[in-house]
Amino acid sequence: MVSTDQTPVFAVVGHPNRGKSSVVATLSQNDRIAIALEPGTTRESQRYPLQVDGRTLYTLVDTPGFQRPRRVLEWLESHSLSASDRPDTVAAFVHQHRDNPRFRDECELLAPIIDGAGIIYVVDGSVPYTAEQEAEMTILRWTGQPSLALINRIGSDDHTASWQSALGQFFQIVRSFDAVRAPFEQHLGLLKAFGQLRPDWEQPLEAATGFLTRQREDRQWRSAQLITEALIGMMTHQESRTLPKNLATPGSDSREALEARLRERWYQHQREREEKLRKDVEALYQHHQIARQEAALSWHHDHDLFSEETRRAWAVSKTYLATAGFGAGAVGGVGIDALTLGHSLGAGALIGGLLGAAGSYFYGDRLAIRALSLGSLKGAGDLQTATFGPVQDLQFGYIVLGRAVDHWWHISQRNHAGRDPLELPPSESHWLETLGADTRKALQRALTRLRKNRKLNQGEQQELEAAVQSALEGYNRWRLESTA
Ligand SMILES: Nc1nc2c(ncn2[C@@H]2O[C@H](COP(=O)(O)OP(=O)(O)OP(=O)(O)O)[C@@H](O)[C@H]2O)c(=O)[nH]1
Ligand SMILES: [Mg+2]
Repeated sequence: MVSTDQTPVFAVVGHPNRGKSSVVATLSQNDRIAIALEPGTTRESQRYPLQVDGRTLYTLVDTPGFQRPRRVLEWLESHSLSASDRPDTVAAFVHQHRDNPRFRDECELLAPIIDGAGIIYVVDGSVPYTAEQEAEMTILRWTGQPSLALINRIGSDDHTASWQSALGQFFQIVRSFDAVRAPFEQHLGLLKAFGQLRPDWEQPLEAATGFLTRQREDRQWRSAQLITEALIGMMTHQESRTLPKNLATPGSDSREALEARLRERWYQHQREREEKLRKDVEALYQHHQIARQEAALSWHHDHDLFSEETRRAWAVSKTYLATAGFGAGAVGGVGIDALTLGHSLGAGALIGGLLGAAGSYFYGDRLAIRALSLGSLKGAGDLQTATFGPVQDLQFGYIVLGRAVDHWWHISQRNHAGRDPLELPPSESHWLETLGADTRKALQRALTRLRKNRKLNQGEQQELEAAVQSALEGYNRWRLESTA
């Protein structure tokens, strides 16, 4: 029997290849669970607890699909005397057939339910309902456990309506739930629905939704901190080397070679630092297996900052760059508000026109990085230091920020059943201008300080973190509005 202090356990069951493991992966936030096109991917029942701060909120059990439900039902019917002994009859079936390879999958999937797990029955709503599945639904009903059916659409056809009425006769609650795309709020909705089915689970599942909501807020806040740290590190990064004084004398070939080498290392560092940020954010959201397709921050130093090629390579839009270039500050008295709110002139044309000017006039057409400088090393007369960097362009910071925010959003929205590569293509619209003036000013202030190679004090760093956090929220809002 199940004691009341146990955390809720759900067995996710159904026909082979209907998305059971996908539902388990999403609800247990575990992207390491095997999901595949071939039926029979899951062969054994496996428990996946969802833990927050070391505390298990609930456990999902992934199970193999039904193989011989009609045979099992025949056995049950011939061994049951009345409705009151049905749960015991199912238990007796599992007990007697445990070592019978013919019923291996049925025993695997029924065992956790007999041990007290609630039932989550998964069907594919993109194929029409057939009576074929009635045997397995009947078996599940015989267990007497609380049950919920999920209509998970794997393909694009929609046969939800026919499923709905059939499932309604076997299961207490029927919901549509796309394991790959269901937003977070729907995950919580499912947990709450289950709380209605079993009184002693109501409180733990209520608590679980509270923990998950807080975890989500914490993750967003922590992401803002991670992005801030990376931004500071990348904006202020310098490559330095100590070398003998007789090398790299000004004007010599070796000086150029040294600069080229340090420049290459500088870029390499930036790529690695950005990759570390990506991994850190993914780990924060428990995504460990993502195949990410993002252009590396690998521009050539003579790339035009505003060329189509660079824009593609960096996966940022033209307008984003234009806005970034002007930030919240004024350029010759023309602030971004004037740019975007100037409706008498088409804002797009204005931005487009100023873009070229900004590229060549205000910033030069290259990413400016402080050139090689040589300095003597104190107390070591025959040694000198060579320093390359930091970056001089503010856009660099906005590009790092824009890419990071875009990546964060995709990760924060991604369900753990997702197996498609994460593609981060350039988005044509931009969101920077939707941020409040305070946030834009705070970003601009911090990036300007960093460009001047000033270390941020604690208060300034916190201000930047708060601005990045607002940027995450602004981006999220912008996404929601542009898909609505
Ligand atoms: N588009 C889409 N595909 C899904 C969804 N759920 C599952 N799939 C796909 O359907 C296939 C089967 O998914 P699984 O989760 O492995 O199914 P299963 O029921 O665990 O399969 P077995 O373990 O073999 O019984 C995989 O290719 C999934 O990517 C969904 O919600 N949307
Ligand atoms: Mg499976």
